[in-house]
Amino acid sequence: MSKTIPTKYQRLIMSILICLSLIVSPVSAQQQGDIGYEPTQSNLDARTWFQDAKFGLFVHWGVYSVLGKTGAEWVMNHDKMPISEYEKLPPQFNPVNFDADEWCRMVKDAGMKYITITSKHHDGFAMFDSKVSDYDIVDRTPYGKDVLKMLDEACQRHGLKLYFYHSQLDWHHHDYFPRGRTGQDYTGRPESGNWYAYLDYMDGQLRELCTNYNVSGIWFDGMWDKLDADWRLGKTYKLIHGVRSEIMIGSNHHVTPYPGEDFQMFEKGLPGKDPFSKEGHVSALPLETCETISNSWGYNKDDKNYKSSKDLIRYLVKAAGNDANFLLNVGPKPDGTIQDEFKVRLADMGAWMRTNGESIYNTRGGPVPPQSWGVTTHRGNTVYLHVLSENEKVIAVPDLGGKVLRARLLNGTQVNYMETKYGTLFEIPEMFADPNDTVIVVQIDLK
Ligand code: H79
Repeated sequence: MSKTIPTKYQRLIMSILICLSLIVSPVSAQQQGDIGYEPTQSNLDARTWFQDAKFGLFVHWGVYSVLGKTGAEWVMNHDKMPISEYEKLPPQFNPVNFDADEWCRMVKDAGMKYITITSKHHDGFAMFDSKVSDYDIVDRTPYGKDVLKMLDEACQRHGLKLYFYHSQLDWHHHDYFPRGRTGQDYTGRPESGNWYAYLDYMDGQLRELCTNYNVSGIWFDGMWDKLDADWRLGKTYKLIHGVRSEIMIGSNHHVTPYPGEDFQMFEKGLPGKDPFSKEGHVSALPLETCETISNSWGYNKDDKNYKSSKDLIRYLVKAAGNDANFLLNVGPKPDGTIQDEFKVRLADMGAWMRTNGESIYNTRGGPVPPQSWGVTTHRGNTVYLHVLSENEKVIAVPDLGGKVLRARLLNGTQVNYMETKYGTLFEIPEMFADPNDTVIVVQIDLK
């Protein structure tokens, strides 16, 4: 086949386009991710499923749970433990009471639809059977079993989706060099290393995770450790989407999503209101916010600072009103069980979701932006007003996008309303006010 030679005019246009892309691009080309990424239909369907699901369990589980102390999954960095010291933890990790089916039953009972679990945290220890390393649960612990595989199989049985949290930052691998903000000299690694060999290693583990498990997405974290490094994101993201295009990629780098990413997450805060990212970074991708029940992510036996069930329910509602999923974390104990304080709160949330879930699942945030009295969600011509401020007698709702046809509570009780030039006023039936969230269901005439 003969190649067509570009005309002088075409070459000029091409040069202008290249120059423009260099001016417009805020970061180096290497960092840009999968340039020209077009999600497939199955990827878009996976995003829709994700947005409809609304509620998931985050699990931070690793050999750090053996210590279960301040720092939790960060204990290695917190206590400045050399690798030689930290490597004494895996031989003590023996979660004989781990029951994947029990975890799944707890998750379903909480009204959650998916689990996101640590395949590797910053400590570099793989919680699955990796062939590109022996620093993993099968090779280094007396337990010797792949807990991710066991959980994957249970998720399949229970109709739950599984996502893996995978740390790009690694305090154990010698080729994670030059070092970033954390995991410095105390680890005892040589002051040399081959960065691209590390990325090959990471890609190797990601290929294992995507190929050997029914994984629905990869939740990256730790890129912030050296944000300006050449992470070869494009290559890594193509590798993942190349295994199965519907695998969703997200990265907790705290900056605007890069091409190739399929969802955006926020840590310990609603989208754009979290302590890490600057406002204005909220993208059009599906959103998720994650939060802990106590203070720490990984197991910390001294952390008794539990949020109440009510606070957690309200967080879920606010997330939905801000068009985001809620990923609520537990840090299991080293024996594989989950502490009662967490289980009680998950059960409470599940009970609330059984009567109020209609106003959360399969909805999107809005149409009214968050108000002083609460938030709104909607599905088709049904709008749910979530009244979060207590002792409210009447709320004023600005433009609902159409004439109000009917208003009721989820238990069927009629709600009185009046359309005024300031918006619609709704009267809260005092008798049925829910201190967690009083939900008013409004039918709108969208014509
Ligand atoms: O996995 C959980 C935590 O272990 C992890 N992300 C959640 C989901 C996490 N990593 N870091 N943090 C939580 C908070 C620590 C932030 C700091 Fe920094 C790292 C402070 C200084 C270095 C990142 C980079 C924030 C500011 C600069």
